[in-house]
Amino acid sequence: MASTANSKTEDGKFADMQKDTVELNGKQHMTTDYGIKISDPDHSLRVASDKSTGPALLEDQIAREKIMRFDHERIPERVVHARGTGAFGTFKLFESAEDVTTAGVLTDTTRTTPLFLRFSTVQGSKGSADTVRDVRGFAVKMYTSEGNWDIVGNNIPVFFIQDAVKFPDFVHSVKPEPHNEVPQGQSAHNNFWDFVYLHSETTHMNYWQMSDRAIPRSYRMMQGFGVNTYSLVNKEGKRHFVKFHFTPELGVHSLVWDEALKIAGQDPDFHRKDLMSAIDAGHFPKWKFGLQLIPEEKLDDFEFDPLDATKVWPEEQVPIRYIGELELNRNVDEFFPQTEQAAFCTSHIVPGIDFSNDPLLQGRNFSYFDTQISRLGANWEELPVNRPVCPYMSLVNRDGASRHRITKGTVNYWPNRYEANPPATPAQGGFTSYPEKQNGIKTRALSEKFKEHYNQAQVFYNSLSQIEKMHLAKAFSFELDHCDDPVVYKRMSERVAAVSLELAQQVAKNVGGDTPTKALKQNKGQKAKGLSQLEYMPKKPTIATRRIAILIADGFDYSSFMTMKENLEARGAFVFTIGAQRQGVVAETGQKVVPDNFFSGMRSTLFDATFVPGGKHIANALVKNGVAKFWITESFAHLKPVAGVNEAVPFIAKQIGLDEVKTAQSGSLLTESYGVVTGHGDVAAMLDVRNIGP
Ligand code: HDD
Repeated sequence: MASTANSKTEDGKFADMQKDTVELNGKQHMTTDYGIKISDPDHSLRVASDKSTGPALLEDQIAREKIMRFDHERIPERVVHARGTGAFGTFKLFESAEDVTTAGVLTDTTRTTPLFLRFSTVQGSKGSADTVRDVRGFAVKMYTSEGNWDIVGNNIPVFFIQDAVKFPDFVHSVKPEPHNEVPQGQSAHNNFWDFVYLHSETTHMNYWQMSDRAIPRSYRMMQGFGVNTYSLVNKEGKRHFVKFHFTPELGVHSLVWDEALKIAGQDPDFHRKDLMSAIDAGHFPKWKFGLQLIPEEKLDDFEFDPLDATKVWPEEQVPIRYIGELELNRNVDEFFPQTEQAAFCTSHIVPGIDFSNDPLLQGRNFSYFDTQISRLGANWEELPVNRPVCPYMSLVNRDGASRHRITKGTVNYWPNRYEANPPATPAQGGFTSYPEKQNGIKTRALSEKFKEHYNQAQVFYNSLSQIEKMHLAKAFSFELDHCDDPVVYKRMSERVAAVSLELAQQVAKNVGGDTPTKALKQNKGQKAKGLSQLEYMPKKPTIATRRIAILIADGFDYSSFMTMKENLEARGAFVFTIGAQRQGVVAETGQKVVPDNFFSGMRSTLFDATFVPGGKHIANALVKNGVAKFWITESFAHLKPVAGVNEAVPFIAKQIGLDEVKTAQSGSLLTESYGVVTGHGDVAAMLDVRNIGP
């Protein structure tokens, strides 16, 4: 209930939703949905005597209502992107894009536009785990003064298929298989990889999906992309094609695969809790908003077709122009009405923005509206989270199940004798489609350039760092290892040679394919900007909102514990004390600390770094505790910073078991080696080893 404590309240959408928001008031009596007060909610009405419990009565309207409402609580989950979470926020422009569009949201720098953003995974059901390997949805609904504008994007800039007609095949192949509904939250199965092999257009996206992009550390630490090509139209009527970008202030960071797998079981809600707690603590996540623009007349100037959603627009050719900032600053008050019922449509655009002939977008423009009708009913746009904040009125679109709005008046058609509800001219803000000239024959074909499927996958792979390439090789191997049909894993591992022979050989060896000897397509080693996630480190390193564990047991050194805790908290880190028991842990000097969790209640995977203060607790308890010892080993294996002082120094060194790790010798202030920071003396100075500022 306290989740909005630190949130901003000034935005118009919040005020709009207040009309339908009720406080849970402790003093208000319980009623039925039709308003009568209930005297006994715990017993059904029945015929009974002192000695026997008689049959329940159908007459009991109160029990019937309660059970019937419960029976109908569920609505169909989203057919894809079922698992997700969202938050409200704001969008502000710092530079007007009036040279390319008339859209108020992209030209008026004095505005603050309220918005809702829902993050999601694609494959799993509503109850699946957050940290699975998957594409993440990044769906933004901006409640602009001219109507809602939805950007229904992902954290990966390209897509699996080029034509929307392939979407049902693609989704069926990746979702759990039809005969046994397995697997959940994973693409590591025969049908998905069979589809990938049979559709070489998936190659580029498949490489992004096998990269660390598909296992983000946090929703707050990933990019957002509109993916499809839209149009912007300016007041002279000139059109630019556009792609939308959101770049996170915190940088792009990922888990390692072993962590992701473990967290999926240890805390399936890891990402949604991470988002909620950052917002609650007032650390509002931010993304810079940018445009890539291609003037209409330059559409044919590229070796790829800019309307093909399986291709990026290389930043060297089409730079990103950053013009605004998106911030998330308010958690929802109730998940079901505000997140589960949130519904996005790629077709929701505002004047100044238009579609393109991107064949994926055109199909999406049909699919989203359609799916909302089956999920939420015909009047889904009236729901508080979905309705616009600007005035809206249609005399014609009305009725249907669960109509909520009451429109006065005697006519429901246009034109009518009163000229009521007239259309708006363009000068009055009426939407007009870009008058694109069309000339062609009906055909089931795409332009020639859509047929090239490997170039950009090669450039993506070439642009990754060695570490990212290693992770990608492991991801391919993991996935194909989970395919048990040799037809699938053999021919797919061979196909990898269309991007990199070296990678294909490695994968074939791991998964039992036949080692390819020839590249299926020559890779000329070309690289490009903006593809490796290492390029997206935050300008100033920060530990704000990172989860840091401090391990303590009876006999710990209170002074180094407190100094580190206070210094971490002052820099905005979320500090958790993990102790031998939650009843309380007593320091060498007698102070009692009640830890947040006990050793077996948490795992190192759920933290970004660990600190062990000095003190006798090492000899007394930590060296004898398998969980504490494994905590250090596992953190190190996951490449996380581990720090310790005084008595903790040899303890940490021993768990890590690497001779090369240099630990601070007694008397030396500080040593950092392989991410392990050890020292004797100034505990606060440890935080400056890597210049991690506030
Ligand atoms: Fe989609 C949901 C993103 C292609 C059909 N999609 C959905 C969501 C996201 C995306 C983020 C979740 C929205 C939410 O949070 O409620 N989808 C994409 C992207 C695509 C894409 C970035 C490629 C550029 N989608 C795509 C195609 C089709 C669909 C080609 C159909 C032809 N998508 C749907 C859907 C969903 C959906 C079935 C399920 C729930 C919903 O729409 O509201 O209509």
